[in-house]
Amino acid sequence: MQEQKQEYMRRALALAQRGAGHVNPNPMVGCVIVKDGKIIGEGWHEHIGGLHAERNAFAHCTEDCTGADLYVTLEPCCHWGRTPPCTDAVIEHKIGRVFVGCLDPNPLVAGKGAQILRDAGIEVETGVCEDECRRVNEVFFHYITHKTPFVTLKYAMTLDGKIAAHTGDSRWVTGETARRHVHKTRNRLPAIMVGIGTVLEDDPLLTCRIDGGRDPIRVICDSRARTPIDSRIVQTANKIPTYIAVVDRNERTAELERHGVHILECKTKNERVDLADLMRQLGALGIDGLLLEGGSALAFSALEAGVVHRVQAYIAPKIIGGAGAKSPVGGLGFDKMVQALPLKDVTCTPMDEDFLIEGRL
Ligand code: AOF
Ligand code: ZN
Repeated sequence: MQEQKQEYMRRALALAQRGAGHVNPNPMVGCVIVKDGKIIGEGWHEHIGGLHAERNAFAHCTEDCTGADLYVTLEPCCHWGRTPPCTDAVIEHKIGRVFVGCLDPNPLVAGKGAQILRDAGIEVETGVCEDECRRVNEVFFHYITHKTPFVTLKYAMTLDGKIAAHTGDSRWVTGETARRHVHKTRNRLPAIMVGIGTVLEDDPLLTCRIDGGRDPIRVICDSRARTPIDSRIVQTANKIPTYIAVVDRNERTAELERHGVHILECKTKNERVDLADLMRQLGALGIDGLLLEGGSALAFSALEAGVVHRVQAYIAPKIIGGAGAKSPVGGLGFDKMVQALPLKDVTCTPMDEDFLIEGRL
């Protein structure tokens, strides 16, 4: 029975992930309804504002679900949000047992959903594949409690720790598979951020280049508003939402605004944008996840400010050398090895010729 339960929950988890990139700042949720050992309904939260996973599963039921088992990756909600409470639907459809992946940390739910179902006489078991269910929604879990984006620092480097040759050439550090994986992440997270140095050096577009992909909101950390008007980012700001974080407004920020850029005026820390303040402002805009793609100065500032939650390092097993060749994390750096930031829950995933090493801070 334990294995069966896990199998249905893993199916629900696979369904949940179909919502990736479409549901932010909501969680990805999947649901499977089982009767007499057969799946009779499946659903997932497809897009923000749309039906929740449970209601989609009921809508697709092929049989009467009286007495059936319902598997859902996240505790059913019990509040009126953009949609009515899922607990009402579960009770109305006379479900017999509910298996929950993990409790919903949203203070409006947080165990109350499970309790309402139990009070209605429904058997509820929580914690089925709990770790997997929590991991899939690490962005939501962070955002719902902190109201700031979950930040992933991403970079690609050679085995000797360089992100480019001493000439600045960086096309390409990693192979196609690793690069495609980055675009999948850009599709999943609602926003992407780089520093002004990267804009001046690379003139990037920061779009998502996979079929059916969604471009992330672009954020540039640019204390003194030096982003050139003729940069590709400003030139496309009317089509793709673009925010530039500065420390004060002036003629340059006004000119950027005339080109469709949104200006975020932030508090100052060491004469630069206070990243903690920027994260609060992005959170208030509903941005729940952010991919930090460089450069090296911003990467260190963000790590030092404690606003980074996950690191994704793509490593190409090749050596470029060069004392002047840049590494992914710059700034002043910490003085002692004991100050180095250790990663937790580290995984290493081969990606054709490259490796992705990632972990949480
Ligand atoms: C569920 N099933 O599929 C999802 C849930 O504004 P709403 O109505 O979309 O509600 C959003 C909140 O509902 C969200 O913060 C989270 O607590 C919960 N999401 N709950 O029962 C679902 N997506
Ligand atoms: Zn719900």
